[in-house]
Amino acid sequence: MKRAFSGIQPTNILHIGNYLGAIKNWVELQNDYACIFCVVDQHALTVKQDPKEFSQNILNVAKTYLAFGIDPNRSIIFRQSDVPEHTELAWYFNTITKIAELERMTQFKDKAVRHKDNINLGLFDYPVLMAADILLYDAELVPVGEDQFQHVELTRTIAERFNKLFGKTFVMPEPLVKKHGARIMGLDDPKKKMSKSAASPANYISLLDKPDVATKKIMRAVTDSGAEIKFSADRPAISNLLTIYSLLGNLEIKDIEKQYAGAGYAEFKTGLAKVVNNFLIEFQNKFLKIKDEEVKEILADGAAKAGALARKKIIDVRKKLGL
Ligand code: ATP
Ligand code: LTN
Repeated sequence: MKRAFSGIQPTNILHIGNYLGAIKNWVELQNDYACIFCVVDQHALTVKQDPKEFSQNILNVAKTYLAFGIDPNRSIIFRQSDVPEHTELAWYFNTITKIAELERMTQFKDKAVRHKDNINLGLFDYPVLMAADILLYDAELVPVGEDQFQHVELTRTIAERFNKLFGKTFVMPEPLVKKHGARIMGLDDPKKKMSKSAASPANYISLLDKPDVATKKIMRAVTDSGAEIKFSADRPAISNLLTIYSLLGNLEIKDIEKQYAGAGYAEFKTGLAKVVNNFLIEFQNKFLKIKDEEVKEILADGAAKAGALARKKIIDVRKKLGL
């Protein structure tokens, strides 16, 4: 079976963008791929974390995977810091990655602006560690949101370069970025992507938002000029809300447009809030039932399985390098 790999940073509680851009697709992939899903805690350290909250966020990301239907009997779920081969491989890749290549990464440029007081080396080197995550497991498919496309491209560059320099070692991974949902925009600013670490919680709908909180955020979401409920490239706000409605409600956009023909934003947003809240309630019921101890066991089991694969690969890499 071909392998797929993906990961999410435990920087906060996840939001509906993380679900629609990533996890939703992972659940389906489990039928056709041997999947590995990682909680990339070492990546998250590139921005400041409160150690106590961080430990809980790590468990919460794993719980989120489970609540959405990632099945630990079919897929490996583990924590990046439990498998030290990731950082070892990242170091080897550091020696063949060019500074100019990292300087082009838009995520680095964005985060450097947002975290002006903490532009650390880890933030700059972040894509190299991500390349190590993927290549360590010979993953052929990397299901991610659109913002990660550039990082997967760099991963391919690194794989190709290593193979050329030291002989065929790594499999060439392909990104899987879906046409719909790969870039959910912020509710307070539809020109920027929804982000866990946005300055204001009005930007995102957290998966743990209570229904009344989610409703408020939707009713206050920015809208475009013109009152029509119609998807169009020059109307990013309503198009974003329609995308969310369609994906969470399992409806075609054109059917939603028909349903709200002649209606105003308030009526549309009330309908959207209903769909979002049904989704949140179903998720939260499952999430809250999962105990910390249960997740810890699943992560330990996942670390053993991922670790065995990683150790085998790193032995080959060291040999190729002459170490
Ligand atoms: P942060 O704000 O801490 O950087 P984030 O919200 O961007 O976090 P990540 O952990 O970087 O989330 O991303 C996890 C996965 O979710 C990735 O596959 C990413 O592409 C996807 N993703 C993140 N934001 C969105 C979004 N707004 N729309 C669709 N997919 C997204
Ligand atoms: N950079 C990704 C998280 C990530 C990842 C990975 C995704 C780290 N390692 C490997 C896919 C494969 C992000 O979402 N910010």
